[in-house]
Amino acid sequence: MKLILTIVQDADAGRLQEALAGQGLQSTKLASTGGFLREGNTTLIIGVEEPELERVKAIVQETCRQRTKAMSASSPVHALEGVFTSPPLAVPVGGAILFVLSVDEFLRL
Ligand code: 2BA
Repeated sequence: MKLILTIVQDADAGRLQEALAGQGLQSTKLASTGGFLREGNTTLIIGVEEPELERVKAIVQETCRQRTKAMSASSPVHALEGVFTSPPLAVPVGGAILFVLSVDEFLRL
């Protein structure tokens, strides 16, 4: 069995979970926060048998899009004439980050 930790944007999470459920694949949704942008994102935990792995990857690829987020480059700079701010940086985010782990044991007790 494989455990897929999938980090996606909040905007894609609902569609992804629906698409997985539509194919009989179970998932658990966790609220998470990215360390770089410090913005909310969603982590889905998906446990599947190994032959299903490629199907999950394909569903993630179909449902999660790359977007560009604006990030302020630095704190405002105070100068004699006023306050200057750097233009925001455009940061590409997603489609999705996947970690695929091997599961030693899966129990439902
Ligand atoms: P964040 O850490 O908020 O990162 C958002 C996006 O910022 C990243 O998108 C990447 O394009 C950019 N970025 C991150 N660190 C950067 C850096 N040091 N310099 C320049 N740009 C940087 P994604 O790569 O699509 O990642 C989306 C989210 O997935 C991340 O949100 C983070 O929550 C998670 N993630 C990505 N790689 C990870 C890793 N190796 N371990 C754990 N979580 C990861």
